[in-house]
Amino acid sequence: MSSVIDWQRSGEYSDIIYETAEGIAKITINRPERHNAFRPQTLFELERAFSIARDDSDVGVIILTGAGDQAFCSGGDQKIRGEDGYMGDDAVAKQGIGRLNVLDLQVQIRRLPKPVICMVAGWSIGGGNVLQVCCDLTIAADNARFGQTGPQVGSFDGGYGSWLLAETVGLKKAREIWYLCRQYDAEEARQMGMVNTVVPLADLEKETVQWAREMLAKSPLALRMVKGAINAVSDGAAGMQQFAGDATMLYYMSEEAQEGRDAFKDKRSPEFDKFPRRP
Ligand code: S0N
Repeated sequence: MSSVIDWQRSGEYSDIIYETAEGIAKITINRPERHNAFRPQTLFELERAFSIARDDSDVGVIILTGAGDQAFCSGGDQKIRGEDGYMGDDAVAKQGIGRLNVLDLQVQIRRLPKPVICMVAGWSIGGGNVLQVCCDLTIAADNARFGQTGPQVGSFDGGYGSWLLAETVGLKKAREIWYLCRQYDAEEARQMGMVNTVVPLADLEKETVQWAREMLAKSPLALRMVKGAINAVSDGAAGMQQFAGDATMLYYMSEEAQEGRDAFKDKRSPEFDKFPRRP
């Protein structure tokens, strides 16, 4: 894959790479020797990188991908899976307590008010495929392969991995994916609605950057509200809480809301009657 954009790397990470260019942040899971399986450290770093990208007002679109062309991500690192979760190197692990911290990352991707594109070359498997499903859009190379392995390796994701997948591909197909643990090629994934488009591997980054550029030319607030609205339907009260918070943010930006603030600061009655009671 040739680079089509002048990525600038920043931050100190062991398991990921964080790069930005032209309003796009690219976050790469960098454990190719394990098909980019994640361990607790990977997830801590991903959470940090997504948080930086969220707070960076120069960034409008985020790309999540994996290092190399063999895998986007193969899910939780089964080689460090302990009795009750994944074992890190930190104080929690030293007490013999495992983690399931990919769930926090899934929520973070859903809640982040900027579009997240998953760029998939090679394997998108297990918890890696759940991350792919959580992203707003997915661009796949023609060598991509998708699937869930949970019932084969003794795990399952009953959260977004099940019902968001079902919302994406339909109930019957989601059951097939989980019950049979088959693998699907990129074109099959596109036909079932799990992938937006499939391109030759050599064009993967070029195509993904093109999609990002098209979104960067759109209204950031409109994109934020559309993402929030789409996710609110499946995230229930938590989704509505975020959407309502966005409505409050927009209200704060109005003269009407600012009149209330100013009146309080000026120790006078607010003059709300100058604002229309909209039909
Ligand atoms: C992807 C597969 C099919 C590729 O097969 P291929 O091409 O034959 O390559 P391999 O030789 O198998 O792999 C190359 C090297 O990479 C290592 N490796 C691959 N995947 C993993 C992995 N997930 N963990 C650790 N190592 C991995 C291989 O071992 C090999 O290295 P060497 O030669 O040195 O051994 C094939 O690799 C495959 O099937 N991989 C496993 C896929 C899998 O089962 N993933 C885990 C599924 N479960 C989860 O992801 C957990 C879900 C989860 O995270 C979660 C869900 C809900 C709530 C909480 C959680 C949570 O756990 O946090």
